[in-house]
Amino acid sequence: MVGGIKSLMICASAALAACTPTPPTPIVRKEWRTLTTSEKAEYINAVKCILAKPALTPESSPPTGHGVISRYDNLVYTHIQQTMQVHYVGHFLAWHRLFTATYEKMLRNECGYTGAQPYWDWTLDAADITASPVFDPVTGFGGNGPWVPSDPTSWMPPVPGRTGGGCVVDGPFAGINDLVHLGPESSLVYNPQCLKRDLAPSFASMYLGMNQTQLTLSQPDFGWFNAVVEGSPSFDASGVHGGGHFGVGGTFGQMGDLYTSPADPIFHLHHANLDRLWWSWQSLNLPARLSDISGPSIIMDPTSPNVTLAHPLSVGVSGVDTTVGDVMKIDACGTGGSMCYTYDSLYTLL
Ligand SMILES: *[C@@H]1O[C@H](CO)[C@@H](O)[C@H](O)[C@H]1NC(C)=O
Ligand SMILES: *[C@@H]1O[C@H](CO)[C@@H](O)[C@H](O)[C@H]1NC(C)=O
Ligand SMILES: [Cu+2]
Repeated sequence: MVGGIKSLMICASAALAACTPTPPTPIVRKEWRTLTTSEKAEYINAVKCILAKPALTPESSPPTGHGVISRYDNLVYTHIQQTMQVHYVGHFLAWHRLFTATYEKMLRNECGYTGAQPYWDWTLDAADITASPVFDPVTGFGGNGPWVPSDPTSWMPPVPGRTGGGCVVDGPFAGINDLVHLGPESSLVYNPQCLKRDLAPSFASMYLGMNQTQLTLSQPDFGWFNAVVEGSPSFDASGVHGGGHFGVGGTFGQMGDLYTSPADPIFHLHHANLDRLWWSWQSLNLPARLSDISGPSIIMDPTSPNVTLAHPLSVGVSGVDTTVGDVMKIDACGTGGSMCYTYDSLYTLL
């Protein structure tokens, strides 16, 4: 908006009739494994920078004793606070589109990152996620944690096929005992923890393959599309969303925790790919699907009013409050929407 006014003013004062304001060009999100080694390192360094930067919120802000220490924690806190408002609802994908775009802006504007948010195309790794380049100990995010036995007294059944559960032992986030400051679950008090993963490769291969992706992409309207992306909280009826979360986080890793999942930097690569899947689906019929939104406005309540384009979205202190309608188009760049990125490739119906 401001950029638009500024360029109009420059145009008004320019004598040339040929003066046309140039909108910003969208940045291009690429698949993690297609980045060069130095692009990967630049991204990881920007993540480390956000993890080390102080939070925007003072430690004195409520609740007393909260664990929002770093700039990175600002987003984890926002996700925890809104967990029950932004999952299993019609605006799930819209909210997470805004959330990851906010993170992308933080990396670029506050840590000098020059690329776009990379995505993890899990269909390429569904056969065996343990071999995925995203978990590379040198150029990626490190891998699994050592085996931790399931707790037989837990109310939650263990994630089927889980193989780890302890602190990640290699990669850029290993050996840091206070990388994560919030959680588990909805706890906001300062609780220093390591990054944990509990890879469940058999679970991941059930939900992250091209077959599940095609099933999702072939849905006729947004209501069905969203329902198939999210699946249900049950391990027997997960979708690609749960496939990535439980496939990586299992029972004990942050990625498997509905509240604290953004504490694992892999979160944004997974959600960028979910967003790419949504944009792929939208692109199959853009005129209709730029405004197709529906689904419950209250978590898993089919009797709650359908979400509309006017539904409000907020990422707390990290961005400006907006609406679902504002994020429907990813490459809007100030012309009818605040998203300004695109993808190097999309899924197509096979
Ligand atoms: C996709 O393939 C996997 C692995 O063979 C299988 O477990 C899963 O049930 C399949 N999903 C669909 C939707 O066909
Ligand atoms: C929401 O919209 C769907 C159609 O997209 C409709 O079937 C459903 O009844 C609506 N739900 C409510 C609560 O109005
Ligand atoms: Cu989420």
